Amino acid sequence: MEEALPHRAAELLGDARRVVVLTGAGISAESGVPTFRDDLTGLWARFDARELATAAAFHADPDLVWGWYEWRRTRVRRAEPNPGHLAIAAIEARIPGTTVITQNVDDLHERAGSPAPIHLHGSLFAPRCVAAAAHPATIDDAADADADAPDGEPAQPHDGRRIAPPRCTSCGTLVRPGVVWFGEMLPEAAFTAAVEAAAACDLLLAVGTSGVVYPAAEIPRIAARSGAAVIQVNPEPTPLDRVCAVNLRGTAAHVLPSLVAAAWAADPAPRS
Ligand code: BJW
Repeated sequence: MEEALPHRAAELLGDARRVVVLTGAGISAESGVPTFRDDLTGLWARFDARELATAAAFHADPDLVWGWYEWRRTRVRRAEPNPGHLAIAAIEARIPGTTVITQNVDDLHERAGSPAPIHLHGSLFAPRCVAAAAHPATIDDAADADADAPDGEPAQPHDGRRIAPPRCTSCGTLVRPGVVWFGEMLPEAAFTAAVEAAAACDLLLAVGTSGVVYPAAEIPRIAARSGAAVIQVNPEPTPLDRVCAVNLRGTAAHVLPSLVAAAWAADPAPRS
């Protein structure tokens, strides 16, 4: 069933007691962080994000892939949470039984005030070495991969900026981004907590995800099978449409604040 915003959606959110919010790259798009479906720009225009974000790409050319992740860290450090992230933090403040699950490797939920989002695909800010018993590594927070090569002024035309990854100070192996690439297992504790929250919620909001990358794409389906209503916020149709009670076709920064305002219009006091 499909509706424009927001009567049914507002009613579902207004009545919910246990909410799960599952986010994907689309929630951060309006903060200037590109999704995996957007064309890369500037220095990276000749690469495909979906091909760079792989273990095979890192092993074939670590400097290229590390350089891309350094560039992304810089973009994220410079980005700010948008009204979509803030609306999700407002839902958490209002409904204590809310769990935020994100596929994103940025920290924009945390900076919007979400206390403990579950990161299914790791973090840009937690690199580790490639050893089987991986050691966490530190990165230079002050480093700015873009400093002398701003967007639109490529240092080397048509080429990404290559940066050699550091070596682990404990075992000497290469340091890699602390993210989950295709073919790699999701962090077990995070995935278990996400599945449990989805199975126990009465409302799941799926925001800005293409719904094609598994096992994260299973989470709204688990919620629906367990009897929860699923609301999707996405400007485009996705394979999740059919499990949703309401599909809100719009952007996260536009739709989520209206949804929150409509849900509590009649009852502005937070629940105890
Ligand atoms: C807006 C918007 C706005 C735009 N507002 N919305 C079952 C079936 C088939 C395959 C598999 C399966 N189970 C496992 C697999 C294999 C594989 C997989 O899913 N493949 C599919 C592609 C077919 N999965 C895995 O390999 C996973 N591991 C695993 O399953 O381990 C077990 C295993 C091991 C060994 C062998 C087999 C199994 C790991 C998946 C890891 C995904 N990693 C990445 C990179 C992370 C690091 C990094 O960031 O660099 O995670 S890939 C990329 O996709 C990233 C994202 O988190 C993830 C999901 O993408 P997301 O967030 O949905 O973004 P987009 O860009 O795809 O879509 C954006 C959406 O936003 C769009 O819909 C827009 O319309 C919308 N949008 N602007 C709201 N303003």
